[in-house]
Amino acid sequence: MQNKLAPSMMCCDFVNMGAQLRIFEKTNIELLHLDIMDGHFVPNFALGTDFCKQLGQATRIPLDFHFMVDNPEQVIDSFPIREGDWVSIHAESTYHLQRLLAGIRAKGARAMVALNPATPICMLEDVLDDLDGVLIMSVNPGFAGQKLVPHAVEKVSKLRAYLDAHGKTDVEIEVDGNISPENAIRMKNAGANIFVLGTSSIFIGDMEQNIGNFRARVFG
Ligand code: S6P
Ligand code: MG
Repeated sequence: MQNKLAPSMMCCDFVNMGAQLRIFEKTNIELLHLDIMDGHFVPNFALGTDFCKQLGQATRIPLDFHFMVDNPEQVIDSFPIREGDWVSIHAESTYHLQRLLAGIRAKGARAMVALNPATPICMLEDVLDDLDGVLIMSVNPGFAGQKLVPHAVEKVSKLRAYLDAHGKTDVEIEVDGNISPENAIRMKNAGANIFVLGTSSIFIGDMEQNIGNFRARVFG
């Protein structure tokens, strides 16, 4: 399974977005992670439709939408989801998870379910056929710069075993929250292959150098 890096765009310097986008293109970043927050599902607001539309027009790097909103079915169609993009819906946020996942795939995008630290893996049981990936939150969502919930590493190991046991060996695992190089190595060994990069890894100091160092340390 291909390893993918997904910088969290809410951690960007918005005044210098163009320069940062060029670094992501130059360093062959695989996905751009977009945190959508509504102030209800999580106690914070982030990235809106206009920003996402402009970003989608400015780059061909696939977008990785992470919806942290109540009732995502009410807003998802306002976002510029393209063929080949990835879209995560929190299992805790909707009564109609299967319908949403099927709708995402109908757009030619990859459908993922996101799980908060307290949400068990068994929530995936009846949507296993509708999934391309699972996003494991390694912090409680809402803010950058938090500390990893230690249980998340074991949860990724359990999830990989669970997916494989159900014949879903091609379902990918994304990890989000305090993914420093050290934590990424632990998560990779546990079975994750998509890594959200934030303040713990690339956004402090020289971003281009940080991305190179992260790849070298985590993937050898
Ligand atoms: C948090 C959000 C994340 C953060 C990311 C920041 O609710 O979903 O995507 O932006 O975790 O990374 P870090 O390294 O500061 O935790
Ligand atoms: Mg996120």
